[in-house]
Amino acid sequence: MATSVDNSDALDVQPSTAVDYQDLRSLDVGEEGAKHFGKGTGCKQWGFPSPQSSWRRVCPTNRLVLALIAACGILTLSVVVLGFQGVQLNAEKWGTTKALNSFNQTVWTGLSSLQNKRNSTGWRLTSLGKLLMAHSVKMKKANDLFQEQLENLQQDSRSFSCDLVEMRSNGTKSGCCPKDWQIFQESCYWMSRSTLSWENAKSNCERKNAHLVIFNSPEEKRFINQRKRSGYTWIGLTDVSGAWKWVDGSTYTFRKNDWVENQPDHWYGHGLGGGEDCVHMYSSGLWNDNHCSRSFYWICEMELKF
Ligand code: MBG
Ligand code: CA
Repeated sequence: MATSVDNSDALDVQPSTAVDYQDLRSLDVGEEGAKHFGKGTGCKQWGFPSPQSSWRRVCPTNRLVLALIAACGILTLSVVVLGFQGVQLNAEKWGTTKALNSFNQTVWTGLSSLQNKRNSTGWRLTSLGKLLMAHSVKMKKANDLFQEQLENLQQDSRSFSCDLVEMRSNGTKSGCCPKDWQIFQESCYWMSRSTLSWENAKSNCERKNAHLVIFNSPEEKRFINQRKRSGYTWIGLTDVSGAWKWVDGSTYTFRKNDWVENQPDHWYGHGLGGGEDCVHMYSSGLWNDNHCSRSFYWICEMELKF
């Protein structure tokens, strides 16, 4: 075959190279080898090691140096790689920090905006609450006034109808108050224009088939307070027996709100003898105990007859 190559021909072409190779192989063993490759501890001579065992033939000290050089190389390479990675990481860290800062800023702005909105909403709610409260107070006042005027109208209407009956029949109709008496619910009231002691006022009412006024409800108190004269006015309450009682013998349940501050005090400082056992109203409608001999206005009450 034209493609086959004869080895002997090849050796023939380069005889000197083959001889050299043989010579080098013969140097592998024996004293000659030691001469070339530094066998023993000297290790000063350098030769040309065979390709197969060159590393083994390098003297250990040199091997150590080579290993150290290689290690240094690897270390340097590692340092370079790690440095490069460090730079990359730093860049990433810087980017992340920047992103985080930006995110923080966004969150902070959002929170501030929310806080502002909350404050503003809270403020508006408070204002609305105040407005609502003011309106509700106004509504309540208007309602009270309306109720009061309605009651007045009802009383006036009843009085008018009673007056009409009295004029026509010349007598008192059942369910009507006598002339000059004011009607409220189931009672008639008469207000004095002069003043008397508590005992004399009591007797005056009894002579009219009535009694000093007794309060049974807040509505009744309100009605009387709106119509009574200004000035001290006796009512039908006394503790002359030792306990607070109405003139019809019923017990008065103490309510601090009925009284002027620090009253009743059974004051003895007046020098009239004894303390204070009879109750009168101030112009405000609040009560005080006073010496029964004092001369005040009074109010009689009579239950309606049907
Ligand atoms: C008076 C009362 C009297 C007595 C006195 C005591 C200023 O009011 O009318 O009853 O309580 O105070 O200081
Ligand atoms: Ca008093």
